[in-house]
Amino acid sequence: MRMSGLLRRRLARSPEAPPTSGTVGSVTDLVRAETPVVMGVLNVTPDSFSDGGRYADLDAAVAHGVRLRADGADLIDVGGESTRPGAERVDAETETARVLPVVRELSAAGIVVSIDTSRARVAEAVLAAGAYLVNDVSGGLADPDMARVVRDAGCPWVLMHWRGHSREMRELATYTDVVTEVRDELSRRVEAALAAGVAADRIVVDPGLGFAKTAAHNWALSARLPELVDLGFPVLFGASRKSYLGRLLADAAGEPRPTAGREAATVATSVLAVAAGAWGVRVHDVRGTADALAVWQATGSPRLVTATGRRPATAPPTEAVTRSRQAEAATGASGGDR
Ligand code: PMM
Repeated sequence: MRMSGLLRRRLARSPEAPPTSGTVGSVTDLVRAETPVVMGVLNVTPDSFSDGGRYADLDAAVAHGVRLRADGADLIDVGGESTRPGAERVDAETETARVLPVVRELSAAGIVVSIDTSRARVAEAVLAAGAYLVNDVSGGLADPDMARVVRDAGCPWVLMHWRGHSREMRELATYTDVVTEVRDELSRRVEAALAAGVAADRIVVDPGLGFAKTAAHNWALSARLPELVDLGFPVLFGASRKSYLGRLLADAAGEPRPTAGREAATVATSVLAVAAGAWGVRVHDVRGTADALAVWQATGSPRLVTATGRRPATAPPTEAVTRSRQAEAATGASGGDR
């Protein structure tokens, strides 16, 4: 991918200042940030479920990253491989070729970048080009070399809950108690990372909404998020535009709301997650979420959790949630829901 002279000049004229002030304090303490961290999504893929194909061109990708930063993102999460349910994998060369120039340009402009990859080779190349954090949707399971790369780089590592690649994730969405099982499986990933020499203060965990999860699983993880917060590691929450929100907002004919109409629901779930103790949220439309979080902070950052980190009994599901659960049961549409 090549970048036009115009965009290069624009970046050179007004480089994005690294976040030495504002929400995160400094780049090095992002993981320990006390105010919610907003991660803006930038997929440079032809086939991601929400923004696939839009930022395949370097100029468009970099311009979007700059926009997300201006909208309030603390870091930009660049991904070069779609992880939507059923997606085929791309090879490491293709993935690297997609993300590397974008990460290089954004980092050079002083923007904090995370790399959404489960491949050690890709992570290594992109860290060398200036990326700050590795967002690994496989929690270190997909590539046994990832722990070494992260340990050697000393970078933060998001360990997302994962049970298998996109092709097979639908069949893997079986749980007796999804929250307990996700928590236990995440604990094992954390233990493996620590055993490999990754520092505890570099680890972030993520429930992996939509990854081998039905809509009901996603709602349970949202409702009982404090149980994941209790693990003692920062929790990243990624509900943005996922199809369980579309299903919640289905029209009278049961047709799920398209991705473009899921922003308000994304903002609501993101704020609720932060209020339940999440460290950060991963979203496509940064402005709405950043604004809503500013309101949350201005009202004193009210928490949903009790002193023990557990929430009181949950309220009965609303009619819309019940309807979406019934539709899910009736259509059999379930595993790997986004
Ligand atoms: N979701 C997607 C991709 N990467 N990373 C983390 N840590 N958490 C997520 O929930 C997550 C992720 C899928 O969404 P996309 O295709 O819009 O990027």
